[in-house]
Amino acid sequence: IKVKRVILRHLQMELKSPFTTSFGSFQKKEFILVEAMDEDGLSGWGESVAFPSPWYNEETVKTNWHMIEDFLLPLLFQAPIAHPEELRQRFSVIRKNQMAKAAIEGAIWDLFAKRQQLPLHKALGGNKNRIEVGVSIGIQKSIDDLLRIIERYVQEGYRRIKIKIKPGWDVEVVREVRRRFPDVPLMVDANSAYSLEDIDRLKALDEFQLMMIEQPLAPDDIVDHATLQEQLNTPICLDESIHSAEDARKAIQLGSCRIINIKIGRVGGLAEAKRIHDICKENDIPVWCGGMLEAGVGRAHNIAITTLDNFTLPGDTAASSHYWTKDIIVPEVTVHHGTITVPEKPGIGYDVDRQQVDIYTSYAKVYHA
Ligand code: OSB
Ligand code: MG
Repeated sequence: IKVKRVILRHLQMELKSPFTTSFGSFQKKEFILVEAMDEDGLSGWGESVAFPSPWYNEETVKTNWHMIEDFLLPLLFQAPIAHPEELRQRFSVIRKNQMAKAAIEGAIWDLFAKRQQLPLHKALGGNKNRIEVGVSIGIQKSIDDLLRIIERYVQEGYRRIKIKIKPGWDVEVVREVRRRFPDVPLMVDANSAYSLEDIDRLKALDEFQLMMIEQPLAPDDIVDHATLQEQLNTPICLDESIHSAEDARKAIQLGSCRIINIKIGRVGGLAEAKRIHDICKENDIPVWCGGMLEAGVGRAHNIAITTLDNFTLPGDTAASSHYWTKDIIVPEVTVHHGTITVPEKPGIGYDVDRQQVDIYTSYAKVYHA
């Protein structure tokens, strides 16, 4: 692959309803869309999952733009690429900035798969034509509101319900949800809102048959999580704490979790996501694909990686219509009975709707090799 040209676009999209976590609430999605073109005029697409402010991790839309423009594109243009897995090595001279790296790498994977006439999931070694998905529900104004929303998604057939928790919106809320939905596959995500001092509160969650508790403790921690996991019956799932396959290996060795949420952006790309998948598989740790409120391009990448066989738990890849009035891909991602049919067209498997992209674009810049 010889990349001739890259276009970075800054997009702004409005979520249908505000998304609230233990860190706050937002309704505007801003992100960078990457288009990489080869010498034959084929385009590959990638999406940065960094948010405008660094509440989830330290990256932002602006730091991603800077890293891509000033460091990653010069490396990308430096030499042709035989296989997208080479980028992991090539980008390794730059520390961290996983989301920036993943956005570029994702576009190159799409281009690579299109050149091979393969759907991305096949290029990655996946082996499913349908994937099971769940839905992640933010913190609501009242328990009644939450119960109504859960009711809707259960009726739509989502395979598991995830609710966000924080101190003061946890045990009582989960108790009410369980009372109303005794059998629904249920999990909670704390986005690091607790510390070991809250251990009694977290242990109180053990009585509700949760599938897992996601990222209860600090975003850089695997030591306290190991202490916590020892005292909890509910499996801990790590999200923010896992940035690489090495992190996954260490967390597994320490007993910090029994499940891992893989986000392509958080770990620096599809190749690293695959490595984490493989290490987890060797150690009987199931994985699932997390979400970052992606638009269609990022969603398509998530669907592709979920076809790997150790993605045995439903992920956060909900339907396009759960987030957006109109997505940037055609067709949009739809969910039937809690499953998404994996597209078989080459590359990400969906067409990018350029007209819609233009509508959402606030500025763009072209870079030549
Ligand atoms: O922690 O998994 C998370 C959304 C934004 C940032 C972090 C998280 C989430 C979600 C929603 O839980 C996932 C989605 O629907 O895309
Ligand atoms: Mg999470």
